[in-house]
Amino acid sequence: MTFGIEFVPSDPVLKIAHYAKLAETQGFDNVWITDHYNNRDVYSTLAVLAMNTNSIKLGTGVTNPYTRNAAVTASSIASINEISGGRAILGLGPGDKATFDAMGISWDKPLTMTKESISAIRAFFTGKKVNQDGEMVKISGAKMAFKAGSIPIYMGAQGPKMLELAGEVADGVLINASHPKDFEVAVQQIASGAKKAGRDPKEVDVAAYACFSIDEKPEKAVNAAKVVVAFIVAGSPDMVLERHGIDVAAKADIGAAIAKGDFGSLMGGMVTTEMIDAFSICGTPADCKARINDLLDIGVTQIVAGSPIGPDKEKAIKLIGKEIIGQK
Ligand code: F42
Repeated sequence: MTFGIEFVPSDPVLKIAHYAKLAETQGFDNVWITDHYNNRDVYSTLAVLAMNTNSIKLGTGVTNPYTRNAAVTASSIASINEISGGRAILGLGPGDKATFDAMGISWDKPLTMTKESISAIRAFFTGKKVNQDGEMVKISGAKMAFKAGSIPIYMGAQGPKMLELAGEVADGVLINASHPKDFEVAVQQIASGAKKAGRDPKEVDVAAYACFSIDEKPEKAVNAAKVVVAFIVAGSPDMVLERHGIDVAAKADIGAAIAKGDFGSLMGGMVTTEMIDAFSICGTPADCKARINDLLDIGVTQIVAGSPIGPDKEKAIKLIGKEIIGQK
């Protein structure tokens, strides 16, 4: 098992560098930085992290193929790989329609776009001239002018076809989920894609990119997770809610509370214990460890502690280091 941590650069980059260094000293293997246009830039953040850490791997978690051309992404992540002495990982996913609508970018064929971008980016990594006449990605003789090195490519994926594609082409997959029930399904879909491509499913690092909240006091951990879980419920397909026995009608109520900024209602009971259980790894170190063991049994190979990590981020990183990573 490897352990990763996610940071959202809604915080200043130097603050994230401080947390990333702390995570490295606590034994984390990977740091993943999210990419949304309205936060700090993912590659600037990773460059600063590269200069402030020594061994932790540095990934985009995840960037997308719509706001940056495949050649630009190849150059950006190769720069991070060079600055960090070979520690870069490219995490790529198609992003979401609402964001691109707001930016005036049409979000066509997300699966095809992801697949063709991975193929083009891998071709750029070879240093050779790239010619690709895809449906979504067309490259005519572009070529990198410096060595990229060997950079793994992970996909951000949840849907059945995307998970299958990850099994076919990716080195790893970052799955936004926290519960064994979701991974039972996902692991099968990844394996079926891998088999289709003649690969051993074990070649694919299966990461639980989870809402994580740890504290010695369980109620504090739960309270810190509530708002993140509310957003997950509001954005989940009905099928996923039904899989966890959650009333689909609650999704609209929670969505409305989020839209109104009514966080009091979310904190005061709208986000139920069942929702916390379905959509987060949450509680005391022992609670988190038990959930992690269940995930590992099903085939998850990397745990990524995502937002909020805990009511006190610094304390949470140290708790994970001491009570979970240190006990591996
Ligand atoms: N998105 C961001 O924008 N920034 C982030 O930092 C970020 C982090 C992140 C971390 C983990 C993670 O799992 C996801 C993350 N995401 C982030 C979201 C990510 O970018 C993707 O939006 C998300 O993972 C994709 O969700 P999905 O796997 O459900 O895929 C969508 C596109 C989907 O509909 N998939 C379908 C499926 O079954 O898998 C397939 C759809 C399909 O086949 N489409 C065809 C095609 O070619 O695209 C077209 C079909 C037609 O009829 O036209």
